[in-house]
Amino acid sequence: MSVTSEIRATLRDRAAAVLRDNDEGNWTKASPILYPHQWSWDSAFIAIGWAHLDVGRAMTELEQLFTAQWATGMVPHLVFRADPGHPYFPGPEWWDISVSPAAPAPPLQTTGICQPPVHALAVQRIWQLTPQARRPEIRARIHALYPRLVRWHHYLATNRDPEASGLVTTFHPWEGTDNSPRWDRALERIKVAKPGPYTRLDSSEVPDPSQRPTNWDYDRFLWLVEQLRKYRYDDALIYREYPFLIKDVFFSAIFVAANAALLDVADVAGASADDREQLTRWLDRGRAGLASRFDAQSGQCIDYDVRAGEDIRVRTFADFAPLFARTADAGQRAAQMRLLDSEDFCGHPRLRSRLLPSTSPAEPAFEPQNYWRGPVWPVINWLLWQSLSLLGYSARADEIRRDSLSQIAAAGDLNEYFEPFTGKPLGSPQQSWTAAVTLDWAASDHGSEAS
Ligand code: 9WN
Repeated sequence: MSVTSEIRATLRDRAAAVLRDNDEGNWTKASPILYPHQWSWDSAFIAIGWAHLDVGRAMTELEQLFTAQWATGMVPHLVFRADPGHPYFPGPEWWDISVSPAAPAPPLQTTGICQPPVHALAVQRIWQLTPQARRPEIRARIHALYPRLVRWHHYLATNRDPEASGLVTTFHPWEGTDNSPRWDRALERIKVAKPGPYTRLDSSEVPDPSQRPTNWDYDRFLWLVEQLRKYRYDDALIYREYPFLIKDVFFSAIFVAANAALLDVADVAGASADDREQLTRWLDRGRAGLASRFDAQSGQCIDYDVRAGEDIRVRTFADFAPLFARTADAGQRAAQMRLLDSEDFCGHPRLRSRLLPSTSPAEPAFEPQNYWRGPVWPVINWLLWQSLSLLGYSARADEIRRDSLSQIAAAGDLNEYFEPFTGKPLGSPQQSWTAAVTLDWAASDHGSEAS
């Protein structure tokens, strides 16, 4: 399907309207009803979207998020904002971060876990989009935020990687891709999984609850939060006692790209030699960590369940961690590109277009409508598009951009995710991060109008 300049202009207007409607002044709701607070990696994507409308507003989004940074350096996965207009569950009572001395002081309320560190990519993109006249202001703001970004990365490189393996350990499915089949075995191993009584709100807020995680998932998600709270969100204690620890190759890949991005803006930020040296160390270590999880035969990069001591072999978008990390290894790149367009992924004959589905249609756990178990997520395809562009696969990258824009244009409502065979829009409409990547794609025309 072609994406004419007219369609692009309409999409730009619609996407800008979504960000403006979800704007709360200095932070942006992830979506108007289902997610009425400030989410961490959503905010980073959202900042990229804002950068196309107002680079100052883009910086404000990140600055606000970082006011909720924990003393450990962790940037929490969700900042509860006052009076969001809609209830959200689980709210601050369930998390009760007051048990941790590292949590921010009230009235700030957050969760006690984190999400992939897309923030540095946002800063890099904001700077690229900053017009000459605003450079002094934005430079000063990047300069002020930079030490917080380095502390956030320091947290991931230490508390979340005590083995110094170059791989980040995630503590909860909500640290990115909630009901991905990547977590199924680890969740199945959890025997005592009845949390305290609760009422879900999310399943009544999407038109079809089968697009959301099941109650079985929610029991385990909530029970795990109870355990984290019991350990007072103390990372060392969690590492010793807690049942869900995963070396997550996708999260780790974003961390690699984010370290490279911080180095890229180091001069703008006036980074110290120490910071540059640390960032380079984390970057190299992350690349080596991912290489150690790469299976040359299948072309996949493989998560590792620390508690069970086993590989997680499920075909999902996370297999492409080396691409997301923009690997410099030509052999890995070639194997990944073959896998990407094989029948297991984008070459599957039933797919509507060659966009990356969250789970391979050839995987037994695949469900085309269910959240991270099959649907196409625009933000994941944006990350892939960026990587492929930077790695020089510009024709393939451009195809992802065009197909994503036409899918979003056909559906009309800037949805959270899409059915991979039909392109049917799913999940929450007016999703801010979908609007944000739409703005970025619509502005990134490499001269190819259509095809
Ligand atoms: C729980 C906000 C968030 C995204 C996550 C996505 C989803 C929340 C939920 O929505 O998770 O954090 O309630 O399902 O999985 O990646 O940040 O858009």
